[in-house]
Amino acid sequence: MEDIRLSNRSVFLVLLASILLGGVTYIAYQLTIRSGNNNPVRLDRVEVKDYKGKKLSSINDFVENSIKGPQYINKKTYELSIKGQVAKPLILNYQDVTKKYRHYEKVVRLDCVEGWSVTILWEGVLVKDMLDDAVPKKDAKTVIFYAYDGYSTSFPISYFYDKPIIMSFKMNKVEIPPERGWPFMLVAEDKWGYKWVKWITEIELSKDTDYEGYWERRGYSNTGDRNKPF
Ligand SMILES: Nc1nc2c(c(=O)[nH]1)N[C@H]1C(S)=C(S)[C@@H](COP(=O)(O)O)O[C@H]1N2
Ligand SMILES: [Mo]
Repeated sequence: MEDIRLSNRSVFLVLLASILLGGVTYIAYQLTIRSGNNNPVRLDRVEVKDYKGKKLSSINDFVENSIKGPQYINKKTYELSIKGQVAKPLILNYQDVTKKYRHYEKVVRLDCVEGWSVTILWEGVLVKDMLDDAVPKKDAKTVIFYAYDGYSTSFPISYFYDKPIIMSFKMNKVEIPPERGWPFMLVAEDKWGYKWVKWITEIELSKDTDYEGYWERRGYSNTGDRNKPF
């Protein structure tokens, strides 16, 4: 009898010790994730830090200076429309875009005109593959991207057929967080940062070769080539 009572007590003690240890671990964990900078995007525990020997920047290294701040799009109702000078206008949801087209990965550097840069491993789909699906008409000359915050920017259609330009949904293997452009950010290789439109909601094919986006209307170069002044 005496033996059984003793072992009951040890079971109780072990349980109590586990609960205390769990509690202490939880508090320590909370303190760890709350320390550090005030950037709301803290994904350093999951994003990859280098790729094929190249050191990558972190998602936290972007300088947030969007025209209206971060945008939080409803993931359930989000739709991307491809419209304008196309034979087959398309409306795609997040899964349509990410499941339907082949995925491509590449490391590309974004340079903002303000003087900072980030090198990120991007994953996305070719813009060309989506445009092909919508069947551009002969007089489609310009591709205009519109975003949830009212931002826009544009490119000659040839940009997407001359180079494998992707629209990304992952940065450093992590789904793009709302603060960085969920669902999609254009990886506008060789163009200044203001051409890398985030929170994309519409892609319009247009006849208008003089279209100017948000920063372009405010005096920035329309080609936005990184090897030229902005
Ligand atoms: N929709 C949208 N996309 C945008 C912008 C913006 O204000 N709105 N800013 C652009 C600029 S100027 C840069 S440098 C890049 C990266 O900006 P971020 O660091 O603020 O994310 O996003 C570009 N895409
Ligand atoms: Mo920028």
